[in-house]
This record gives sequence, structure tokens and C-alpha cells, in this order.
Amino acid sequence: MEQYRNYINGKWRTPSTGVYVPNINPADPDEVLGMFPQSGGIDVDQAISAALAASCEWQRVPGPERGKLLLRFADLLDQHAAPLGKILTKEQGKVLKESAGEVKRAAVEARFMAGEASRLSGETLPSEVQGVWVQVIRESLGVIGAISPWNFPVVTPVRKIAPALACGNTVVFKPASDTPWTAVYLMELLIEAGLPPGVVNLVMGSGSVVGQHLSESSAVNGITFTGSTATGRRIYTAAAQHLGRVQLELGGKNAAVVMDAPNLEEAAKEIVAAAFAASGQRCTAISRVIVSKAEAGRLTDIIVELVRQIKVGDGLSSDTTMGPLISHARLETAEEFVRNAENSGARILTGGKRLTELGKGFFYAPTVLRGVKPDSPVAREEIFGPVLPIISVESIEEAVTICNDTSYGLAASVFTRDIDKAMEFAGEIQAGMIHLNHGTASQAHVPFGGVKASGQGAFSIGSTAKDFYMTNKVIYLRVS
Ligand code: TAP
Repeated sequence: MEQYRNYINGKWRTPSTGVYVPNINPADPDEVLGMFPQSGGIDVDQAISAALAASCEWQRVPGPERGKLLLRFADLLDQHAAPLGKILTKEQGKVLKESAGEVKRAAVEARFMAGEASRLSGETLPSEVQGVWVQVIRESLGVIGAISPWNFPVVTPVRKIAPALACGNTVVFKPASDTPWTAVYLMELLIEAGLPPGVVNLVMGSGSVVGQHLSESSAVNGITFTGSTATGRRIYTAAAQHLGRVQLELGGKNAAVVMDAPNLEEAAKEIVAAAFAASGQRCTAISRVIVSKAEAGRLTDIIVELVRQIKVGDGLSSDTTMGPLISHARLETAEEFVRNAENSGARILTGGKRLTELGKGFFYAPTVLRGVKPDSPVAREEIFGPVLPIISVESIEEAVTICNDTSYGLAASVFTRDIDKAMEFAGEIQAGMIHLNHGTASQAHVPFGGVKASGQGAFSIGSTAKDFYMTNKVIYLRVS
């Protein structure tokens, strides 16, 4: 069984603890894919020291040169889309098509950030004083801690590492314990692209040890994190002790509102795609439908018909359209949400059970619930699984009230032909991203983020990322 190592200061290193843990295939938990380091605080400290030491030189490399490294990295991602996608499917479970799509998306985001490395502009201001110029320039933040989740183990790390490098920062990268293999592969591609020693360091291990230590270190200038709101709060608290900057991308409870939809079939297709991609394990997954009473029956019928066509199985099989959940714990969470919903009067229209006939994998049937109470947990809390509750309402005002009645504020969709309703919705909804007449899909150059318990700090994709990865310096210059 292959043993993988951390990558610190340009070398692959065994963890100081000497401990390795198995990485399993969620479609077949008996299959061990490799043994990965369970690192300790010493490894994190070594990685931070390496990143600090490399920082001075890396930030002096001209932006366009840093961009060239990212362009090579983006090309390598494209070239490796098939093998890296296969590894992604094996350790994460999503279907091959989604995995390859994720790698390609990562390449596009890396390429955009390569361009940003040539656009790290500041501004020149008029001065109050004659003969004095005022300039605001942008400098690198320093050492970045990048902590990523398991649901998008390629694009999320790239979304953190690429802007960090473009902006002249160095990185300590801690991947999720469930998906370390893709992290090792990403490091190999970065090395092949010409990464200097110390500029990106990979430390694998548990969140409570490696992630926590990284967040607490005063030598880390910024932590960029994607994952649960609970962990985000812990990181925010730890970073606050040394006034570290944070960028937190957290959970969501994204609604699709359907009210006078221009085309119910199209709306249903968009909703089902956004709800069940990655087995519903996306922070931007649509995880509740709020539909007018007049349209509820027909929309529900089409959604159920589409969901029944989803073919659950091992993501490696060509006919599979939805893979397993990441872990047994996620399976139990999905079950609990559905059980509670049923107990409070909801009806299962399809799914609602484990698919044990598919073997030991963490397979859960895509599920649609009707008659869901707007104040029940399944309607207000993040499920992170293939479960879609449907709620019917009388008016757009009621829909907006229900939409906002959650601690989250990430994304929302509305399907309507009524421009007044669309604009009322866009104005009233407490969310970082609003989609009118399509599902909750983001784009590779467009700012991405949430409000309320869904996020904190600068939006992560697109040019807004620079607000996290750079700091301002003001220069007053008297010209004689
Ligand atoms: P988290 O516990 O938040 O894990 C995300 C990352 O944070 C992982 O790398 C994790 O490491 C690390 N981490 C855990 N505890 C930490 C700590 N104290 N300090 C620093 N880093 C720490 O998420 P999860 O348990 O994998 O998933 C649970 C829930 O999170 C899901 O049900 C879902 O609601 C949400 N989630 C949201 C997203 C997005 S995209 N917003 C993504 C994934 C999960 P380990 O893997 O080693 O624990």
C-alpha cells in the first residue's frame, strides 16, 4: 500500500508523528486507496517556516512572471483532467463527468488568476498639498493558510492557491482528510509547473490538529477556508487572537423560488441539476424549492420524474449519474433529516432510503419531499445530501420571508417571467449570489461568496479575491 508524504520546503517529507491513516473509496469502503500522513504541529510549524522564508523572494518575482507559472499549471490541469478526475472520483465519489469538469474548471480559474497577476494595480489620488503625489499600492499579504473541504478537492484548493500565488503570497495547504490524494496530485502538477521550494507547502492531517494549529499561528497572515459554518467560527476565533485576516466560505440553504415560471420543464431541469450534482454535497446546492400553489403540482410531478431517472452507483461506471455520499456520517445525516421531516408531516415522493443493494458504499437514493413545514429543520438547515424539500406558498412576499428565514445567505434562484417579481426577489433576498431563471451555478471569473452565516471576508473568485490576498500601502511623495 503506497504511503504518501507531506511536501515542505521543496521536499516530500514523512510526518513527524510517523502516523498514517487510510484513505477509502466511498463507493466501496473496503477499498483502501493509500495511506496518508496524520501530521502534527511540528510539521505545520516547519511548513510555515518554509513559507515565511520563501515569501521575500516570491513577492519580488514580477507579477507577470508569477502568472506564467500559473499558466503552466493551468495547462497541466487540462492535460491531466482524465487521470486526476479518476482519482477525484475514487476518493470523493462524484461521477467521472463531474470530476473531469471540476479539473477543467480549476484550469480556467487558474488561468484567470494568472492574468490577475498582471493587474495588481493600485491608484493615484489628487493631493491636498501642491507638489505632493499620493499613491495607494497593493502588497502581498504574506503567508496564507489554505484549508479546503472534501466536496470539491481540486477546484477549491486551486481557488485558494492560484490567487495567493498571483498576488505574491506563499501558502501552507491543508486538504480535507477525506480527499488527500487529489491534494498530492495538485502538488505534483505545481512542482512540474516550476514551483520554487517553500512557495506552496502541503501538510496533511486532521482539522483539529493541523487546521487548528495553522489558524492559531501568528506567522500566518491570512486563512482562507471553505467548509462548515461551525469550523469557520473556530477558525475566525483562532485567527482573531493574532488579528489574522480570514476569508470564510461556509454553508448554504439555497432556495429555488418558482412563481409564474416562463417554462416549468426548464425550471425543473435546472433545479434538479443544481440540487443533485455532487450528490447534493455543494455549498451552492439548491436545497429547497418554494413554489406558488398554482404551479406546485405540475412542477413537483416533473421534478419527481427527473429525479427517478437519476442512476445512482459507483462514479467510475459510465452509466452512473450520481455517486455515493462521502462518508457513513453524511449518510446518517441525510437519513435523520428525512426521518424528522416525515415525523413532522412531510411526504416522501421518491427516494428516502439507503441503497444497500448497491453494496457497502455510502449510497442514498435521491429524495424529494412534499408538504414540508417552512420552519422544520429540513427546510431551514443545510442538509449536504441528495434531499430536496418542496414548500408551496401563496405569494412572492411569503416566498421571500421563507427564503430569508435561515441563518445562511449564500445563493438563491428565482424562476419567473414577471420582471417585477424577479427584481423584488433580487432586492429582498439575503444572499451573496442571486440567479434569475437558472440554477445556482457560478462562473470562473465572477465573484463568489455569501452573507450571514455563509461567509466572511472578500468574495473568492474573480478580481475580488485580491482584496483578501493583498494589503494596501499608501505612499506620499513630495516632488521638489
Ligand atoms: P469541516 O469540518 O468544516 O471541514 C472542512 C475543512 O476544515 C477540512 O479540511 C477539515 O479537516 C478542516 N477542519 C476541521 N476542523 C478544523 C479546525 N478546528 N480548524 C481548522 N480546520 C479544521 O466540514 P466537514 O466535517 O468535512 O463537513 C461537515 C459540514 O460542512 C457539511 O455537512 C456541510 O454542511 C459543510 N461543508 C460545507 C462546504 C462548503 S463548500 N461550504 C464544504 C464541505 C462541507 P478534516 O477533514 O481533517 O476534518
